[in-house]
This record gives sequence, C-alpha cells and structure tokens, in this order.
Amino acid sequence: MVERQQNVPVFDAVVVGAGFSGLYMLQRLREAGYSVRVYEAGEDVGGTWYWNRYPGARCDIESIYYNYTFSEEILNEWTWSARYAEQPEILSYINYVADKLDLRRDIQFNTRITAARYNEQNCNWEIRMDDGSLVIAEYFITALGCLSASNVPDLKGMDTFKGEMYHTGRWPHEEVDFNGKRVGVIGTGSSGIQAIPVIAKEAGQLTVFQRTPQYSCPAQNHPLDSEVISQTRENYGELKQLMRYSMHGVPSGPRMRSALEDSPEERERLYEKAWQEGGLFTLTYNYNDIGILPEATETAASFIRTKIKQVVQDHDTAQKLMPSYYYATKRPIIDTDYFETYNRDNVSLVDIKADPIVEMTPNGLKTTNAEYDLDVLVFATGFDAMTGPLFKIDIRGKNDVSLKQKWEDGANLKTYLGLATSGFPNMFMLTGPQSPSVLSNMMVSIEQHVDWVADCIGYLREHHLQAFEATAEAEEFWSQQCAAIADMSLLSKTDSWYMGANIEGKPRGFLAFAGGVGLYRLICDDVSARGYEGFTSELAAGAKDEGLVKEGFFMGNIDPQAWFILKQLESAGAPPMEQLTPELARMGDFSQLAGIPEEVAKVENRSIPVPGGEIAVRIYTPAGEGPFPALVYYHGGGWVIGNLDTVDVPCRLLANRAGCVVVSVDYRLAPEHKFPTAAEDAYAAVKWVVENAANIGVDPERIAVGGDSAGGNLATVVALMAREEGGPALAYQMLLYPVTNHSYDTDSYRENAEGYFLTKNTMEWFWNHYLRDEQDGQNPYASPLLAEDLSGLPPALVITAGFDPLRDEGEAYAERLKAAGVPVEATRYDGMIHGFFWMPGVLAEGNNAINQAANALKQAFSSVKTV
Ligand code: N01
Repeated sequence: MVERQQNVPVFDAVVVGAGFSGLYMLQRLREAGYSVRVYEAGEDVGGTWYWNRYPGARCDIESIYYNYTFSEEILNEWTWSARYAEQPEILSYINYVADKLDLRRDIQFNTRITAARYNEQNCNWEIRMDDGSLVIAEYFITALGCLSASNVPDLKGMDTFKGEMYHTGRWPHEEVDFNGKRVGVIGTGSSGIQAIPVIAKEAGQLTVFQRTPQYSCPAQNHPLDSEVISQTRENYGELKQLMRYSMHGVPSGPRMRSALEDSPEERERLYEKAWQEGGLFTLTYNYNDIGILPEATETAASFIRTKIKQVVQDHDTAQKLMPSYYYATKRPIIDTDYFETYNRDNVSLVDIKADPIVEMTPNGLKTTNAEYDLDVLVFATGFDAMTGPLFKIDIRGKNDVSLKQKWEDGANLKTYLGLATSGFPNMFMLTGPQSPSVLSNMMVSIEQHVDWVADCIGYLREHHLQAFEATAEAEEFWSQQCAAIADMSLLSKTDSWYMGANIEGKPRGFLAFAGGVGLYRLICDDVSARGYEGFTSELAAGAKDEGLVKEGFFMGNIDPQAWFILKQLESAGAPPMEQLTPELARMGDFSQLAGIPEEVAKVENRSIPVPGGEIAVRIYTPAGEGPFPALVYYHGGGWVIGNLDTVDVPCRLLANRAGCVVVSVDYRLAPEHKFPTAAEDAYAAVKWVVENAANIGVDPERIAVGGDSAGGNLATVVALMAREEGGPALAYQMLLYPVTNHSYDTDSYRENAEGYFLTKNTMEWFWNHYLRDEQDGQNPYASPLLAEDLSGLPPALVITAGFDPLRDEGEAYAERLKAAGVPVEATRYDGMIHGFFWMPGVLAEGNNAINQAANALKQAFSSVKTV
C-alpha cells in the first residue's frame, strides 16, 4: 500500500465483503504479491454465515462439498460433523481458514462501503466508506454475496408493534428466547422452512403466515462417519473435477432419461428412493426434464404433494400447504421435520393469500379476517437478490453514470459473464448477476470466479494493460444468452426471487446463468484463452505494445452464438461420433438447436417406391392455392445419420417463406446401404415428385433440389444424374455447405479439423461408412467436384460456413459451376459452423441463411418459363 493525495491510501485492489468469496479473493491476490484491502460491514468474517444465524440455519449442499478446495492442507485438516453442517460450525470453519491464512490483518471490519467512483483519468477507483474516509484502488471487486440485502416488508403500523422483530438474514448475535412466547413467522422459503421446526419446539404458540406453499424434501441429515470422510479425502482430486464440470457444482448430475419414459410405478419407486436418501438434487436428478417439461415436472410435483398429504394430519392445513408452481424452478428446499411440525398442537398456519395481512398493531398482526397476538415476529422474507446488494452502494463508472442508472434499476441488467459490465472498467463482481452462482454449490462458483479474476489481473499487470472493460456487444450477447437459456426451461415461468418477483416493483427478468457451472467454466476459460475476448483495455503509458489490446467482440472471428453452441456441446461431454456405432450416433438429438417448429398448412408423411425398396418422405405444403413449385430436400448427416426430424424446422420455414412444397427425403443410410444407394434414392425421389406432381399439388415444371452437407452432395448428384438421364428438368439447386470431394486436402480441413462441431475424423468416419472402396470416391456421383463437365446444370445457391472443414470444397464447386457457365449465388457465412442451417433456434445466422435460401428459391421459381 502506498499513500498519495493527502494521505489517501492506495491499493492494488479493494474487495468489498469478507465472506467466502472475499476471503479467497484476498488470499489469491495477496499470494500474487498485490496490496489488497477487504472492507466488511460486520464485526468479523463470515458473510452470509455471519448474518444468517437464525435457529435451524444450515447448508443445503453436503458439507464435504461445501468448502474450499484450493488447499489440500485445509481439506485434510477440517472435519465436518454432519452431512449438512449447522451455521455455527460453518462459521467456525470460515474463522479457521481466516486464522490459518492470517487473513484478518488485511480486513477492515465494521466498515461499510457507501460509494465507489471510477476515475477515468487515473484508471482507478475512489472508494468511500461510511465514516467518510476514502481509499484508491486500481481494481474494485465486489464480494457482496447474492443474498445479502434483506427484504423486510413495509407493513402498515410496523413501528407500533410492542414485541420483538427479527429478520432471518440479520439475526442478532445474542440468543433469542422464544420460550413459551407467542411467535409469528412470515415467509416459508428455505430460511422459514429451516427455522419453523426449531422455533416450534420452544415457542408457546407459533403462527406461520404463508404466502406461497413450497415443495420441500427431507434433508435426511445425519452425523458423518469417519469412513465417508476419509474416502472423500482420498478421492477429492476426482470429486473436484466432477464438481467443477457439473451442472450445479456437486459431483453428480441428472440421469439422461425423461420422466415420461418411465412407467408411473417406476417413477414412484425412484422418487421414493430419493425421498428416503435426501439431498438437494436427488429427486430431480432422476430425470433430465424436471424443471424443463411441464408434464415431466408435474410427476415430481405430484409425488411431493402426496407426501405432504400423508405427513400432515389436519386436512385443511395439508390443503393450504399444497404447492402448485413448477417444481425445481425455485432453489429446491430440504428440511428437517418441516411438514411434521404442522402436526404439533402449538403450531398453526395462516394462508395470507386468502386472508391477507392488513396491518401490524401494538399487540401483533391483523389479517382481513382475524387478529393474532404476538410477542415475537420473525421475518423470513428473503432478500433483494443479486442486484440488491450492488445497488446499495453508489457505484459510478465512466461519465459518472451509476450502476443503478445503467441497469435502469434492474430493468436493463447487462453483464458480461456476470463478472463485469461495460462502462465500469477494472470492476469485477464475484458471483454477480448473470453468473451461475445462486443456482449452484456456491463454493464451486466462488472459487472459479476468484481464480478467473486473479488470473485476469495477473494478465493485465504482466502485459501493462489498464482500463479493462467489457464491451457493450459482449454484454449484450451474454445477457441474451442468459435469458434464452432460462426460457428453454420453466425457470422464467415461475414467480421467484430468481426472477426478481419477490420484491415489489423490482423489474422481472431471470437473474442468473442457468447453463450450469461446467459450461460456464469452459466459456470463461475460453474467453481468457482468447486474450480476454469481449473485453477492451488500454496500454499503460510507456509500455511496449504487444498487440494485445482488444477492440470489439469476436471481430473477424467465430460468431459468438456459434461459439456458445460449441461450448455447450463440449460441456455435454458426448464422445466423438467416430467412437460410436452408427446406431448410437443416430440417437443424438439436436432438436433444441432448431427451435420450435412453425405451423405449416399441411404436413404429410408418405412412403414412396425406390429401386429395391421403399423410403419415407415428408411433404410440407404451404397455405394458399396450388399447384406450388417444389423443393426436394435431402438432410445432412454424412449419409450415416440424420432423418426427417433433423431438418423438420428448416423445411417448415422454407415451405412457408418460399411458398413452395418441400418434400423431405428419408433416403437409405450407410453403412447398411452403401454408395450409390443414397444417390439413387435421392434421384428416384425427385422423379417420383415429378410423376406424382398433380397428386401432391406441385407444378412439375418448377422443381428444385437442395440439401445440407451430405444432403447437399446428394442434391448436386441428382442434378448431374438428371442431366445425364435426360430429366427431370430442374429449376434450381440449393447447396448448403455441400460435400463435393472425397479428399481432405484443403485449407478449411486443415484450419477446422477439430473444435468446430464437424471434425475431420468424423468426416473420415462418414466417408468410410458410405463408400464401398476407394474407387467409389473417384466417382462423380460421390465426388461431384471430380465431374469433368458441370455445364448445363441448374442455377445454384452455394452457402458455406467459415469454420467448417467443408468450406473450401463447397466454394470450389461453386467456382467450377461458374466456370461452366452456370449462374451461381455463393455466400460464405464467415463466423458460422457446419450445420448452422438447421440451428435457427439458437443462431441468428441460421435464420438468415434460411431467409436467403427461401428468397433465392422464390426468385428461381418465378423465373421459370412455364408453358
Ligand atoms: O427467502 P425466499 P429465503 N409478505 O425469498 C415470503 C438461500 N438460502 O431467505 O414465495 C408475505 O426464498 C415469500 O413468499 P413468496 C436459498 O438460495 C439457503 O427463505 O414470495 N410473505 C417466501 O415464502 C434460498 O432460495 C439456505 O410468495 C412474504 C419467503 O417470504 C434463498 O436463500 C437457507 C413477503 C421468502 O422466501 C432465499 O431464501 C436459507 C411479504 N411481503 C436460504 N415477502 C440453505 O439451506 C416475501 N415473503 C443453504
């Protein structure tokens, strides 16, 4: 620390908050040799666990996973007593770590940070405390906790109440005596559900005021035996990896099965087992669509409702306790004897939705229908989550704009990775909004955030970069992804504090990143590996330019949405396709990437004859009066995988947007049917369409062929065959990143051999399954680029993707067509990956390509001269 400007202390970094995240941040930065000061409003370390000392408070992640993992020594020295440790034990643990690492010497307690202002000239932060004093730091790091701004309802007459009042999140240090007293508890979230059974045992009379009934499962807490502890210690290396790359930061995950695939009896058996086992995610992890699909979610919800009915003896009370929102769209709750507590004589439940609280009186609480005399009132009413703690500090970035103004009180929340926000250089938010934190084991999220920030600061210092700031494009992209991921599940369809719905007047919007801690880690690591893509910085005065200053977001690089898909696929951890059998490879389901199928006037499945058999086709007919022009479409999948469903969404969109019939062809696949079966089926299908045109409302003079990848290959081959065989006359060929040559000797193969969805190894696997022998690869009906003459072929659209091994052979084919006098529209989508045409649900460029193809088809059909 140095002093400058009238004795104002100057630090490399100031951290606000001495909970789990602030303490580890201090340790990492101090270890790296930086001067750091932590400011903490409380009297001591602990954060959440310092403030939330209400009776019954304990962790909901198993203790053995709810601790720091950065130090093996600490892991080995500390021994948890129970599966779910109580608050005093967790606080002791935090104190033990603080003592062991001698952290307190850099923490100033009893000090609240009230304001922080970025000084653009000096590229640093001026940070003010509640006693008016000031410090300066290059980096301003908030470690405020997501749930530290308590929500106390503003009840009429509150100040007249003569009894005691407490909030679970601001519990006094002295013991609260409930003995024989008339106690009221408002709120039945995790805090209320933990506190109620404990308070009930002491209180004379306990009245619970419930607004929304909750799902809760037994924690099945128990002391930890030494064997579990030593096994965990032995395997911590492996467990740590599992936790880090998991969905929620615990070393397990959902089973890859839909709840709707099992019989009701089997589901019941699994849910019962989970109920007996206890645990935060045990019940939901039975299936992978709980919290995603309403029907699947309801199976778990109704199981819990039945349990509540069985436990709670009084019928009316049980009815009041029945939750109805989508299960697993709030943080799951685990309890110890919560529902059993309602069987006690001294406990009663008031449904304040049916009988709302009107006001507080000197003696207690008045609802519309009754009055309750109380000695003590406990507010278990939760928190103004995520944004609340940040807004309590007057944080001002560039141009003196406050965070509150920038985020429009939360209505326009924008962060990049939940770690930073544009206009606020050198500020990092640990477990901030739009990070996965609150949806996960906090400890895993905290360590990941702190490590990332510490590494980032190391990088900036090493390369003399300053004013490190998220770009507006990056945060726009990230915020969109956060909303889109939440919308893929039921999370955004429930009124919860995740949505800001618990605070009156708080703008609604999903506050976290719901893609899982594993995916999030991969993304953050990728951002740093790319030199902190999505952030800008400036070179410090006099420093040597190493070309590391970034401008813009993913400029001249892969499209951010495509990159995001790649990270998602990577985190799903599926083995490379070439390690699977064709049968297994065909089971892959990418339908989520396509988006929701659009309505088409008519969709019909038919069987059509082909030489030596029959194949299926799906016919999409748009609204309006036929006969329509038609596109015969061949799906991709390396001639080995793929089916009519893979391309259902783009076929629907093409039918509607181009105003044509789309006949999607389920040609026979290799290796069961090797070359040239797929090509012959494809040709037979187009002939069938012409011959049956009247029957399917199609104009036989206006037929186009098209397809993606291997389907693009088949479309080119059908065009060649039709030319050779003297028909049918084709109006157009629509070639989407087509395979055109059995060769891997292109720049695009070298540049994109792996890491961009379709790999070189997978392409080799496809070709090997498709061809009977090497000789086949020389056949123009397999490798149309080798055809001697491409003249006389129909006009073509050739779309390619920048990050695709097939890019160059598609473009080479377009060039050859042009050279042969064929009119060609060729477009490369620079930032795209293979397959993007059928991913319009998640890639704007996929949607754009479908529009381009539809327009090209419309134009081609309208220029056909019909007799
Ligand atoms: O808060 P909550 P919490 N009038 O917001 C009700 C973590 N946590 O402190 O649902 C009347 O969940 C509100 O009703 P409604 C965990 O992540 C972890 O319990 O909004 N009632 C609800 O019943 C958790 O999710 C542990 O209709 C009002 C309750 O108060 C998060 O903290 C333990 C009201 C608030 O529930 C928050 O939990 C505890 C009003 N004006 C907490 N305002 C562990 O086990 C609100 N309510 C680690």
